Amino acid sequence: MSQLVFATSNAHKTEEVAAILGGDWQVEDLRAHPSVTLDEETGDTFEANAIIKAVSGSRAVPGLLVLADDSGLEVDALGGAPGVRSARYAGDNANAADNRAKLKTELAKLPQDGPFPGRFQCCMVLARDGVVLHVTQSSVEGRLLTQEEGAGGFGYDALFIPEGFTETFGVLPAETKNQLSHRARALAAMKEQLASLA
Ligand code: ITT
Repeated sequence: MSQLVFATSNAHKTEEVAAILGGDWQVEDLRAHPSVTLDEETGDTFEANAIIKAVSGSRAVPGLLVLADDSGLEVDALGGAPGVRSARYAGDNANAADNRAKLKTELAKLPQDGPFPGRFQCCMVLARDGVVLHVTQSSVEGRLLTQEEGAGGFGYDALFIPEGFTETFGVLPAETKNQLSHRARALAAMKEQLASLA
């Protein structure tokens, strides 16, 4: 099994990436590397922030392959918000429930009725020893509800219905999300590179 350090503190992301990659990879996130601190996400794009996490994370674990994921939700009627600020939409110390509440409040202020077109974006960066090896970005289009449906997934999942479906990521099985999500697609585009480095 090949070892991959996933430079994230979000255990939900780790669970998804481990399930998508399958048994060939041993995926360890920062829980297994508690001494690693990542540089602050000061970028204004998903790519810039994913590079910050991958480069700073890989410098801290010499010789190991490091993957980073920067992701978020874009709502067209909100001018692309929450975007790169998805994790901090309701404030710097906001949790996922706070961020969903803020999104529902902002959607309720809009003159038109929902559901509202939007997408999840994910940029993935692979690095080793502070050097970027590969960058991929992908998205999944969908619609945002103004009421939560389902308790599965994380973050904004209970408000997001992916294109081609009638239920949110909070209702759909994890297997379905992991076949078509922004994260699944960004990782699929990374698979050849990962295989060559395994
Ligand atoms: P790390 O930076 O440690 O990886 P994070 O959760 O802070 O963890 P981001 O900075 O990439 O990650 O912020 C992404 C936010 O976007 C995340 O907290 C969710 O609110 C949202 N998000 C991203 N992917 C999502 C998904 O698959 N389902 C629901 N919400 C998602």
